[in-house]
Amino acid sequence: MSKVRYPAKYSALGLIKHGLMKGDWPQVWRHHELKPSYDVVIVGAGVHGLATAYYLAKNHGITNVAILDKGYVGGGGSGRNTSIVRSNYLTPEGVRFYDRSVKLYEGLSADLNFNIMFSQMGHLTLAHNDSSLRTMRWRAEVNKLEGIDSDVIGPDEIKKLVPYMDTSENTRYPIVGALYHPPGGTVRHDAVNWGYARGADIRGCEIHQQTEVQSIETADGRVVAVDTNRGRIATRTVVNCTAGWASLINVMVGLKMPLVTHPLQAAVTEPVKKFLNAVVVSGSLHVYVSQTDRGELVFGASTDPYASYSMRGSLEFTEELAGHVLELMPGIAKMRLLRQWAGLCDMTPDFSPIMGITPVEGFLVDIGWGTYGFKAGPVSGESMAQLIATGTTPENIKAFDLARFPEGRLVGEKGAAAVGH
Ligand code: PYC
Repeated sequence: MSKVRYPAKYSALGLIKHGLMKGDWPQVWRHHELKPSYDVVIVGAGVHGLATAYYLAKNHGITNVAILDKGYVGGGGSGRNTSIVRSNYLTPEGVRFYDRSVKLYEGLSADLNFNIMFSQMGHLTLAHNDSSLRTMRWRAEVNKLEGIDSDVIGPDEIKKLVPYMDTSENTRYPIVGALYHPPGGTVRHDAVNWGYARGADIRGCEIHQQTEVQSIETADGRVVAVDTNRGRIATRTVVNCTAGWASLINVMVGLKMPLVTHPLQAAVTEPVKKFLNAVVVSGSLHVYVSQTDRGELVFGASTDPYASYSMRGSLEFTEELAGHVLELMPGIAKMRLLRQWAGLCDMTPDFSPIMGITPVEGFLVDIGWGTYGFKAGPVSGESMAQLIATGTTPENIKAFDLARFPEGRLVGEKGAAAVGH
């Protein structure tokens, strides 16, 4: 495992000194000309691609790596999500996998020497009827068997955790219980992207923004090169780490996978004094909400009900969101929404990702993240790096292989989705 010393300019003293002086801030990652070849080409400079590069360099000493993005670092799903981290999934495979991510997030500020502001404020998934309470109990049991801190609690305990929530019985959607998961919380998503980018850059990996993959060359069933708007790169390993564009990259090597792309919208309010001390999710009301350290409320909903590449917000979303949030917390009726946006989610039939090797030698995928991608960034990067470096699929991602679809081994996680879809 390689250790690097971050330059003095990144120390607390260095940053204060720089803040007091005139002059440009140091660039966090460098710009490079494209080299004619790399050992590994990663498509997508979001948290998955950056983390894969970071762990390739840190854990395996592989640094001749290019991370390509047609836009900018963290400009896709990694900068558009609502930054919720949790491991209270439904299947043992899912729970173990996301738990590793929570553990990596817990140590990430120290590991990256970059404050990612991981706030483990606790995570509540509300149940409004007996059938969702049954799913919460099921999840709690699977979680506990895997050593995860999760349990079903009743309305009185919910009220203690979130006093602003309407837990009375005479509401339209009474709250009958919740799955409470204390280790869950939120991170600052930009900080995670920038921290991994800096960590990968400092170890010698190259980040190439505004570098669009136009085609991927294969010969005798294996990857040999990537053609971009900035030139051709010879390589024997390409990793598809995109979200939203995963199908389009797959088609470049002639692969079609069971993915459908849907927009997912989110919105943020004006900042107010901190009052919400947990992430609150209601699958039945299609809403999740948390409060940032700056005081804004961040909301999200289910994916838009049609396949699309649109990243625009819609009035329908805002109206439905406002109605549903006010069912839960009528006291915030006067808060104003500031912004709304959308990201793209590649949905698989079982709501689990597709990770690992493909029928095209040298073409690997870390895709199909649906609405779970950001929280899985660290563990995905660690696992994909191990696969690339050793040629052996790590145990924790074996269940997410592409072959599970034709072989009927689905890993059903729909019941653990934050909201109904
Ligand atoms: O799975 O926690 C989640 C989530 C929140 C927002 C979208 N997905």
